[in-house]
Amino acid sequence: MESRDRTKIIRNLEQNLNYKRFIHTLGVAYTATSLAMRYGAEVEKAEMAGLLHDCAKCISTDKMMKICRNGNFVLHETEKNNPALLHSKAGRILAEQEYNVSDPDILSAIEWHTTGHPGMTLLEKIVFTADYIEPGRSSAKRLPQIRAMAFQDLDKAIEMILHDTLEYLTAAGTPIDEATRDTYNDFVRQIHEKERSE
Ligand code: DGI
Ligand code: FE
Ligand code: FE
Repeated sequence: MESRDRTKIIRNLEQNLNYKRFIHTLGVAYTATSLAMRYGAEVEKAEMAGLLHDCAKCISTDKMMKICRNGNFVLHETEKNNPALLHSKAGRILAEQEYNVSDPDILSAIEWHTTGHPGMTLLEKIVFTADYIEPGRSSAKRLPQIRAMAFQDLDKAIEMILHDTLEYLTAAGTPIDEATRDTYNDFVRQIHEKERSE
């Protein structure tokens, strides 16, 4: 990625997002670079995935559905008409088609940043976590503990995030994507296996 591409991407994001979302985006980008430094991931990729993760957040649900259909995403029932779940899928397509990103690691980190999936890559984990802990976030419970954990044990931090997200969605009566539950179970299993082998 040349520096002029980076500048152009940031300028486009500023135009396509509301101000609050743009500031959040910058927060996720630099938090993702910090985590990349801590865990030995590629810093430039982490920054780019952080910058673009919510690139589709400020468009209408109808348009998100269209983008997903045109991008050959088969939407399941929970995803349909649910902007919280559609924006990450639509974001992947926009990143590819409008922001000219071809790197599969960056694209999958955008695609999976809301629900996660079993067997996440390091870059996916970093963007997922940065989204939750960036400095502009304030409302989530256990945020100080999760922020500290993110730099000690990334998998444990993600297990905490998914646990609290599932609890929050259940209390609110919001339909839960299978991927969120499957991801949570995957991290719980991995953490148990690691603890047993220690
Ligand atoms: O886009 P952001 O607000 O920065 O963050 P995000 O992409 O993680 O989206 C957060 C929202 O997505 C939050 O309100 C919780 C919701 N979410 C996460 N997992 C699920 C979900 N919503 C539904 N319906 N089902 C899920 O499994
Ligand atoms: Fe998002
Ligand atoms: Fe976000």
